[in-house]
Amino acid sequence: MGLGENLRKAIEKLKNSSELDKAAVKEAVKEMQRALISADVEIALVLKLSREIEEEAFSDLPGSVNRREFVIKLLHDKLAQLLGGASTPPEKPRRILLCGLYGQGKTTSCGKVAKWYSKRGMKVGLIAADVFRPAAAEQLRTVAERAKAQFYSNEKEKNAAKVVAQGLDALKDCDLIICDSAGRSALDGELIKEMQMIDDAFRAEHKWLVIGADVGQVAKKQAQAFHEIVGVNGVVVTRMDGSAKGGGALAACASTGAKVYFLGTGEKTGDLQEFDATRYLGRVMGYGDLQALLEKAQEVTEEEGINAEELLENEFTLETFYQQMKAARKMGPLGKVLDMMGMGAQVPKEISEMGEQKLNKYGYIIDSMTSRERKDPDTLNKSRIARIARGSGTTQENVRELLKNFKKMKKVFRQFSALDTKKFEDGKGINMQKLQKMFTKKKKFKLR
Ligand SMILES: Nc1nc2c(ncn2[C@@H]2O[C@H](COP(=O)(O)OP(=O)(O)O)[C@@H](O)[C@H]2O)c(=O)[nH]1
Ligand SMILES: [Mg+2]
Repeated sequence: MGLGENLRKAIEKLKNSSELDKAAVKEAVKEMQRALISADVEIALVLKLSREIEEEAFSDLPGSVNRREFVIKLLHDKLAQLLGGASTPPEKPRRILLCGLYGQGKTTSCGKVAKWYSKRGMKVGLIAADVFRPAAAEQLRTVAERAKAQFYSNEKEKNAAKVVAQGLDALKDCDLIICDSAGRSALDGELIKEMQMIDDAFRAEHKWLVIGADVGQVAKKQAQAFHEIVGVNGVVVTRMDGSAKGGGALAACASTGAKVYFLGTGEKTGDLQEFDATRYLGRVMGYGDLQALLEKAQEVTEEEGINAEELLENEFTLETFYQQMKAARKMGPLGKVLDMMGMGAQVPKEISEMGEQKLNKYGYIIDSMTSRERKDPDTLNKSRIARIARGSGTTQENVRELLKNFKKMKKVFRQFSALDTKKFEDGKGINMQKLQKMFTKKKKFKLR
């Protein structure tokens, strides 16, 4: 899909060329240009990047790396820089104002950001300051309920600044207050006036622009315009799940100096990812964003008491299978979680799209097994299967199906856990660069 696959082609060119001379680098740069331009990255930026890579590709080699490694890393680093470098969302923000044009995902993002910070122990409140659209407050109320956040609205009040002042008072025992604002289809005089009023009343230190990935390089104009009005200092790029232009939007934001803190990757409250260009590249270039997965898995662990690292454990038993399926469901659709690990395509549909009911059934079946059967399902003969079906209130068909699916998953996980991830850890967790190197060496692990 889009940017990732095409960038991957550029890297492949570098990996496969027998001699890494100027011509080979040029070839790879061309491939990269194609990828970036079709993701709607501004041409001037693409040309600048290409020039830099071609100029620096043959400078002195540092330490023990070879030319090929050096150029791949150069390409990676330059691309990461183009897309915004490293960034971390503020740790304990007190107030966040979300602004942006109509339909970009402000209201949805209010809920996502609220959930993200409440998972980090903050009490969050939302203010509905979109007084322009009649149904806006109701939409935010639903969003707040889903995110389990406090909520303030006053549908009778048509002055947004007054609603904000009332909201600040009503929600004063919250640690973080997020203000949803109105959008228009264009940044006209009305919207500017209203944004300034809200800004004056809300006095937030964090003012984030919400922008849909589908606007591509136009993001630059929007970011600049909103920056002039309220002083935007962060960005949330939504709809990364459905647009081929995400790369363009990211590069455009980066070129204005605005930090992209989060990506929206779906319509649900949990579909939010911290954005860090290096990790993002690791993922789109096909190495699987292990770090993102572990982070998300960590959150589930805290809620559910499941050992996230088991995902990567060598011994994959029926019990881990069931626990992983349960945990994965909490993290979002299993298919998506596996995608982050770079193994989505290898998992059969009937598993990645398994419904709640079936999973529960599997739970009963596994509960009816002895611990030895769970560890070693090969001991399950006909009479044992009959006993388990009776004990779990299911059918023998169900039991066999579970065993079949378990075997399929075991195969997938075995490939994945052939990697000893401990080797790739540095102080801060898994070191993506080391891991990527490993992937490139291990031909048998299929790159996606
Ligand atoms: N697929 C997808 N849809 C999103 C995302 N964020 C928002 N949306 C959808 O975009 C539409 C507009 O969102 P909304 O929050 O109402 O935009 P607002 O007008 O800026 O407040 C809604 O249909 C949302 O469900 C996202 O990250 N992915
Ligand atoms: Mg809205």
